Amino acid sequence: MNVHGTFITRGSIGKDMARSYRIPTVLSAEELTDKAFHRAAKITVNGTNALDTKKKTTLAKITASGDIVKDAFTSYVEKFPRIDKDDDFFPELVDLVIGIDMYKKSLGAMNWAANKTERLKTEALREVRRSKDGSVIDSIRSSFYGRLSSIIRQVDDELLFLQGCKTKFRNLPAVDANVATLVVAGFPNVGKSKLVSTLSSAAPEIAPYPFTTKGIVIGHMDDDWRKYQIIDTPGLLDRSIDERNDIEKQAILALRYLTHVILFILDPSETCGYSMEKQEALLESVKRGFQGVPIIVAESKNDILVRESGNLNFSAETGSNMDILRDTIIKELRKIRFEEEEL
Ligand SMILES: Nc1nc2c(ncn2[C@@H]2O[C@H](COP(=O)(O)OP(=O)(O)O)[C@@H](O)[C@H]2O)c(=O)[nH]1
Ligand SMILES: [Mg+2]
Repeated sequence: MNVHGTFITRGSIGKDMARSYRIPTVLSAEELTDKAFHRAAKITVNGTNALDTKKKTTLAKITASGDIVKDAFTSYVEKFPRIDKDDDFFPELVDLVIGIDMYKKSLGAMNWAANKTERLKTEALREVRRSKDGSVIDSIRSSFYGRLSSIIRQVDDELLFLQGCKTKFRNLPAVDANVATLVVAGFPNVGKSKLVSTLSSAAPEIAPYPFTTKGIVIGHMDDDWRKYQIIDTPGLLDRSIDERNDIEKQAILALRYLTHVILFILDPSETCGYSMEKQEALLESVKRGFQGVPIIVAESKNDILVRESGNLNFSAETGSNMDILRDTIIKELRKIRFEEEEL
């Protein structure tokens, strides 16, 4: 059991993300049509006479073009990440990033097109084999080509959509789902970035995150044999959740699934430009949005001002109380257990 009271079931995010990096390049309708016909055009097979040559060549052309198209559709169906019912994170994130209905519809269309192509090909091959007339064979081929390109054209929108998904999947958070993760929250200028870089064992990396232009900042902390992630989310948790539009709320929802522990920073010096009253209100809003997630509250810039509050105070600038803050964080993160560790 983890601190949320249940097993953490987000281990599959990592797998899904890894899978997403192997998503094949999706061709547009035009590219796929060109590829199939270009390959077919190069094929000639010698037969025993003119009719036999035509027949064998046509069979080979139909097989090649049909297979290229069918294999493309099939590989899209197989290689795009599946929406897994057991995974409470992935469907929500897919919906947030690309829209789950269109995603399912597009993969369904690929499946339809693959089957339809295969049937059409089998039919055309049978007709060619039966035929004894060169001009009939030519017309079977050209009608097959016409139908094949019509199938491809019919799923043009879905191909374009999946093409776009590939890019979007790549931009999903590069957060390691199997590492206990601290997310830092608080108003702008309270000292989040400074703290993350101070706690991080190496320079934090910036990773893209849906609906943020700045991305998220990922730092790493080491504790004996364990590693932790420490994440700064510019623009996400630095304003009241209640003031957010739907898309921002969804971005925060997605973030919720990546967060094991929150470190909320208050700046009592108010040099950040926000009153303590506003800062406390933001803290309440984060508490409401992240129910069940432990929140450590700490007060920054103790070199400027310390107030009586019972919260830990520190200064990332002077290093004051940084060891205590670090220990407090690690103590919370150590409580996070992953399924594989339970075995
Ligand atoms: N005096 C003082 N200034 C600090 C401290 N930590 C951060 N700052 C300053 O506060 C400003 C905002 O810090 P930053 O880390 O960018 O805040 P963020 O917007 O929350 O990421 C910068 O000018 C920092 O140099 C501190 O412990 N003491
Ligand atoms: Mg910052």
